[in-house]
Amino acid sequence: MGNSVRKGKAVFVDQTQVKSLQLYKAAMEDHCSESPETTKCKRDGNQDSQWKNIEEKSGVKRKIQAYISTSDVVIFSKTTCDNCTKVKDFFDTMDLPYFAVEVDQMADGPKLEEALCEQTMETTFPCVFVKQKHIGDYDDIMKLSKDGLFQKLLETKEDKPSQDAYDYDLIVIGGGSGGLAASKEAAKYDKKVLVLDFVSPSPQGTKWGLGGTCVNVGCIPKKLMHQAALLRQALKDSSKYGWQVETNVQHNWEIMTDSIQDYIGSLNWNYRVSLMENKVKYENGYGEFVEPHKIKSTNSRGKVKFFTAEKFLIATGERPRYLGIPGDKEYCITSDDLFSLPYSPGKTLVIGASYVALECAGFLAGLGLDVTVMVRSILLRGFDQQMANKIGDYMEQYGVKFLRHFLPTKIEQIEAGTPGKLMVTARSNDGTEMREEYNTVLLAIGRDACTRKIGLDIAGVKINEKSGKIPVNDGEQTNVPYIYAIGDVLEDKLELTPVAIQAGRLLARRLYGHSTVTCDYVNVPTTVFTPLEYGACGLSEEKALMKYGDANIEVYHSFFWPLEWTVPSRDNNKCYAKVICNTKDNERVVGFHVLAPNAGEITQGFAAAMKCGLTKDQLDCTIGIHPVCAEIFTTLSVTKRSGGSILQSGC
Ligand code: FAD
Ligand code: NA7
Repeated sequence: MGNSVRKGKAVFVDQTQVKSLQLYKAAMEDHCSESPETTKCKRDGNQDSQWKNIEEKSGVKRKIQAYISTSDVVIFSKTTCDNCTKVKDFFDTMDLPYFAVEVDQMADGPKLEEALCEQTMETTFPCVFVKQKHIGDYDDIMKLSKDGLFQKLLETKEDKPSQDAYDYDLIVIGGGSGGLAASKEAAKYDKKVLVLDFVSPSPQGTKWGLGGTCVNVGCIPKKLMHQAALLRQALKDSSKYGWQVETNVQHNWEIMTDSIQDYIGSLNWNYRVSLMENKVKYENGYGEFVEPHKIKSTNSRGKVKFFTAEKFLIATGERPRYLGIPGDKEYCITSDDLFSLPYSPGKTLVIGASYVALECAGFLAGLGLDVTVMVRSILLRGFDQQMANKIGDYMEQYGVKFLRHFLPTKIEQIEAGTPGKLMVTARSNDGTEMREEYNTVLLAIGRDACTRKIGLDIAGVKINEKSGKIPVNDGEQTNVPYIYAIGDVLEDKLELTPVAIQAGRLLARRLYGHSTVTCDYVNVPTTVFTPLEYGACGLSEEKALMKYGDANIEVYHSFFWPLEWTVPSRDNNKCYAKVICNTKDNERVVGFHVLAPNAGEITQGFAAAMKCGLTKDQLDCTIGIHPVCAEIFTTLSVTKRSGGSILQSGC
């Protein structure tokens, strides 16, 4: 657990402290020729322990300094101390914002307490700082208040630099979907903006250019590979339409990846140009807080620069998670590596059942590869389970194998190569062990927020210690008022590119354009690009039932047969449409689900209708477009409750 912050207001670091810290660092740098954080210089054992002591003490002192410069009033407190509660109540009654650091809840609490005693020459708690000056404990605060001096203290002129003293108005850490959108929007208001973007190579050494996950290792290459797989199906269908295609058609993985990577390269370039055109400064460096308003940027050659800003935006996204079993980092790849893999992965095991796992498994199988998905529990946790299972059934029908209720325990290399051969050992829920050989193992078991190594503790930004995600208020503001966060790093928000972009743009408009519009995270449409695409908006059936109760939910549904599939005579009664309505609210549509070709194209329009409060009656009054898949939503008449037949025999 970290500090608990009740209310807060940003102030600035005591310049004398900064100076002494810089002098300390300079001395160390002279000694080691690199910065103390990165260098292992030669010292004897005795010097080593002294060094460790100095480093530890300096770290804790730096942390204290960071805390006391976070707000006008900072209270170092203990959750078990009565006077600490009383002093917080006092500030609450006075309606004065403060920053409370609960020392007994922190892992390094004892060290912090020791350093605090050294600094203040006091041993009692609470330990209150006002305007970065040590005031004392509860009795001292009460005395000041009684003498009428407390308010005066708060009103004293702050010894802080003017806004012009900062290098930038806004520093954005992370040049992905959200960060780029926010930075360009902020620059439109004549603000001085810096974007830092840096890609730490994957354990397999894969790196990429500016633009973040979506462009380089997410939405874009994934959809293009999905398209490559759909073309194989189109080739098969084409014979019934009269195309006489050679029967022995081959796919070339290298040509596909080269073409896709060339396109991505052009997007990377466009992003750089667009930053320049918008007068946003770009640094290809890894950003981390070293002081509350100061960032250190380190480039790939280890060159360090420092930048200060009035406000900060954290948009560092996520990276794939690893299993933590023998051989995973050495031999497995993730989606970070797959899209630029220079050779066909061959027989592939996909571990995980997230949308990333199923999409990758889907297109790899569509390209003709032997693919198995290892599933720990259910498919597509968080999505409508009826739809998830239909996706699984369809994939199985098209040759994807599913190993259910298995967990991998070990990955060994049998043979190096491109691809090589790997032996996977896994254990099922009932203890059965299996061993199987694959050419490639792709991990898709979730993603971790990039928040743990960017000095958020120094800036006082609170994260969810378990998930690493950043909690924010409705305005994407963290607990530190001048630091904001958007995109995949956010707690309890959807991890999608358009969400990050929308949140980033609206935030910049609120910060600099007098706007009050906040990002609406409700009814966000999404699509899973599995071989049979799945579009969804609003609630899953499970969530709707939980929220409104069975009696208040009516589910309308139907299978349908896309006209284009009738001639090749394939896959009847696989495409499926479902709307979930709240009968207590005029049969308002609270969930929209479709399994169909081009499901995303269908879902987008209905999502706009849902934003306008779409009801079942309005759907029924809408005239369909014939003959398209989406028209099914204008003719849904069978409810799940009725148990009526929904099978289709023709279009
Ligand atoms: P990102 O785009 O991840 O950008 C963060 C950037 O910050 C990265 O460039 C990172 O390297 C950089 N960075 C991290 N730490 C630092 C640091 N300390 N200093 C400097 N730079 C740093 N979404 C959709 O909407 N549709 C899809 O079809 C879709 N498909 C996906 C498929 C896959 C395989 C994956 C993995 C994701 C997919 N997503 C999709 C999700 C989408 O990519 C993300 O939601 C989106 O990219 C989030 O944007 P962001 O700005 O939060 O982070
Ligand atoms: P998710 O949605 O977090 O899913 C992770 C998947 O990986 C899920 O199927 C998990 O199974 C599985 N998993 C997790 N850990 C393991 C281990 N150790 N072994 C085997 N399988 C494992 O992943 P994404 O990052 O792709 O999706 C992020 C968001 O995108 C998500 O919130 C959605 O809203 C969309 P489980 O179901 O937990 O048994």
